[in-house]
Amino acid sequence: MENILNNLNIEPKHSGSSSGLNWMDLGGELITSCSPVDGKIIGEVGSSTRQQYDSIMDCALEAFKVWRMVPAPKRGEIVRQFGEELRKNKSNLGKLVSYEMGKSYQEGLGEVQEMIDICDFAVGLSRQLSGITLHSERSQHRMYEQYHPLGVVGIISAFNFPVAVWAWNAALAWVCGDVCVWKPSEKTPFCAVACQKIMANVLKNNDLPEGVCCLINGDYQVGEWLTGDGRVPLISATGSTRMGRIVGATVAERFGKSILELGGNNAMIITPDADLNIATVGVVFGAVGTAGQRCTTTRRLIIHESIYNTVKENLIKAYAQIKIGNPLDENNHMGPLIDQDAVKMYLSAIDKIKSSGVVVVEGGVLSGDDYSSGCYVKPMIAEVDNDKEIVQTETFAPILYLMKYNSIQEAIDLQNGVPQGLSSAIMTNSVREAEGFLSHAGSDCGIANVNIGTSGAEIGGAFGGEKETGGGRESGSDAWKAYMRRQTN
Ligand code: UN1
Repeated sequence: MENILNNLNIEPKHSGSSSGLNWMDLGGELITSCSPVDGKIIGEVGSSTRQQYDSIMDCALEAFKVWRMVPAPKRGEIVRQFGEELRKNKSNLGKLVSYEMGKSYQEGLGEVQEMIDICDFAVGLSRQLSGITLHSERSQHRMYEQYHPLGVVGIISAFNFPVAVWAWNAALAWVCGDVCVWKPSEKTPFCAVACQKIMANVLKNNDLPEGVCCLINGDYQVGEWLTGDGRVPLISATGSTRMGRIVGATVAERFGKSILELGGNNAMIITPDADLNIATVGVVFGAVGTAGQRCTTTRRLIIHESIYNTVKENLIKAYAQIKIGNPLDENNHMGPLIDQDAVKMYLSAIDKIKSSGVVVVEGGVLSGDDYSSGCYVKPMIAEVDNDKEIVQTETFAPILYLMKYNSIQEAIDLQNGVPQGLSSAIMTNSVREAEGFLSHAGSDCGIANVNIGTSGAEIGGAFGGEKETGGGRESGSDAWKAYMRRQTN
């Protein structure tokens, strides 16, 4: 791992510096990053004190004055250069993501590819930040809408997508003329340091202020400073619904804007005429990928009663073939959970499942040399009714609940019958069922898929969900509008 840090120009005792400040020298507490892969310490990163937070905010505010004067297509050019650097650093960054977060190397590379893709998208967008022109009721006047930069955008990101989701926000914010202050998860600080360094270099080579891309490492306290800060007009936060409730209220209290991308409880409906091969692959990728730690993970399967036993048998067979182990070894399908706390939550969910349902594929924590970090668990399947509290709650682990349906309406009601509303899928060859699922009376989620699983975002579309998922939209389509202020002229 030291090699990778070296290649990315990071020292294992990293100051976490941003905008010329060295946090270690300034005495902030240290965050130790431990890999869930083998339990080894990756290094230490300095966390920010309030004083440092304020000086970084000053840097960001100063940088905004410069950055907003750079024409949008030229800002796009800077984002293009950032994308080029990501291409060069793809394998190193992908490995760091895999080692610090625990997802498979392929998924780590996938994250970096998503960053590259959003950069490409943002470059094109930088020439298309358009507003509409309207006829005015006043004689000899015209009326039109312009979108102006907002200022400092605060980005709070989660451990499970330590680089991609930040980039979804940052790349758009930058072409929109905003500067970013990033508070990453304290569980994956080195991924953040690596990204900030890459962009800092691009900015330096173009004689632009480093404050365009600020990083503040720290715990929830830093998050509180950021969300309560009137100098930050927009907070984009990814994480649990519990966290989002606090962030949303704090930002609303000061009339700030927020983009919230919170918990999911995603279901897949499998209908009688579904292609069961496609369905099985979709389920396994959706439920087991990233060890069940995506907000888009498939957590519930709603299966027609006529094929219920077949689907169940297929899954039992497929789960028996899943190889769990070091995610950097490409023979393995599933890596560890992020840390011991996640393992505790997984185990407590299993207790609740056992008291309210029937286990189909047993879970449990793995032990032995290959699993020395203590974070490796088995993917589990259980039959539990939709209305049970454990099914209504998002558990960030590879646990899949099976349930039966009889009529398609019943299936849609089950699918919608949870507080969250991020992603959903139907497996069917029936046009009527597919269109029904996609209609206004169908899935109530921000994302509704036909014949693909619930996870795996495409950056060209707007990403986000309804209800307790928070209502925010990030990434493609016209999500950029949230990063700007609209003015009617
Ligand atoms: C995906 O499924 O490809 O936390 C993206 C998450 C989301 C990103 C999911 N913010 O899982």
